Amino acid sequence: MKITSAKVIVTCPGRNFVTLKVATDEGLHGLGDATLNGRELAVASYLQDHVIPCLIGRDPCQSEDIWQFLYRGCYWRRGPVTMTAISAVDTALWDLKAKIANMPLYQLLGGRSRDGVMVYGHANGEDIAQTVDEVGRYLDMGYKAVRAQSGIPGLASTYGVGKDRLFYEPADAGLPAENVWSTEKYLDHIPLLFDKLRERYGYEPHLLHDAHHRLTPVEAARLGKSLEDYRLFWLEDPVAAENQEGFRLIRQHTVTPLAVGEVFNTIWDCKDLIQEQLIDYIRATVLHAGGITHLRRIADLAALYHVRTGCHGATDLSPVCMGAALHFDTWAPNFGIQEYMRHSRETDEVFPHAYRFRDGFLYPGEAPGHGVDIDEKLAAKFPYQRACLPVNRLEDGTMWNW
Ligand code: GCO
Ligand code: MG
Repeated sequence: MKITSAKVIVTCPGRNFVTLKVATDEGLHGLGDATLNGRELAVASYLQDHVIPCLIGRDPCQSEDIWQFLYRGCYWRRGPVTMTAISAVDTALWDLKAKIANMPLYQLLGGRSRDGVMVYGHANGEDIAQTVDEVGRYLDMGYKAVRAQSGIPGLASTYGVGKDRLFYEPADAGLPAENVWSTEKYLDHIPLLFDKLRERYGYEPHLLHDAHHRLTPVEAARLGKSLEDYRLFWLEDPVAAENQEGFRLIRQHTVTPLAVGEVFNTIWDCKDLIQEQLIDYIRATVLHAGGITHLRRIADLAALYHVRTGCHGATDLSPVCMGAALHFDTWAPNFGIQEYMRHSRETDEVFPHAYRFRDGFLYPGEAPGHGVDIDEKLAAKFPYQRACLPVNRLEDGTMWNW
């Protein structure tokens, strides 16, 4: 079997998605998600101009060798653009291979380790009262785990709080919107939110929170400590993870579980955090960390150190990524939880999929491959629209992490 063509499909059914479709001489095709929020066309160009020409004529079943060719064979390794492109190829090849085997992808990975994939939803509100109600809305839908994000008094906007309650979309402007941030205001507010949440819903639902890389280690330590009584499932991205020594300081001060890694591209980004047991959940994804081939290596390393998986699953990861992630989650012995931000109706129509939500769990379905396809005619009706993530400034104008 040979790869005869590969094409990049860019579509914007409410938000931009980049999809790689790899076809073979035997009439089968595989799909991989190649979406990098706010940098979509950079990945599309990397695929079109540099990767696809190298794929034509290769045996699609040699997914490992193709991965090594694109990673090890490339002098300029790693980085989000390159690794997203490699992920797209790898996901498409695993999809193809499972279709050739006529099996759902999780079977090729080692089979089912669990019945369903526990997911968490993203509840948000402009203030504590609204966020508490929104968490209730998710619990009513059957969710066992909910991430709670609330507006902060005195700040016009913050990460996680959108115009629409159920669909959170941060890339909402042609040029980056400028937000204003105050760590002091945030740190005073968040414990009050979780106090109210536990008061209203008790201790059974899993509650999560995303600090979105905005704190210093000592601030994160303080937040983790102040949330201990509310028993979070995890505190996500407490600090920007470039300087990973910061996690040691957080760890020395709090037993609130820590999750990090949605922006990681390779095992090298999380190797030390995992081996030193500085985190509890690794959030790397099929989409941005080298596809199924590489994410498996990360999960296997993590398993040795009691670290579980908690893959990123925001709306900017397409249903193709979600499908592949759910097969991965169904297999991974050290699976922890999967993020699930719902896609819009238009997105779901462009990407018909086999996965289904029921009572707080997602199920990947039994279709051969990862079970997600693309309706190309419909996709063509939604042309690309430039959209950027916001940036953050402190109240005095200093640039900060968004
Ligand atoms: C999450 C994330 C996202 C990111 C987004 C950036 O945990 O879901 O932090 O909301 O901000 O994916 O593209
Ligand atoms: Mg996050």
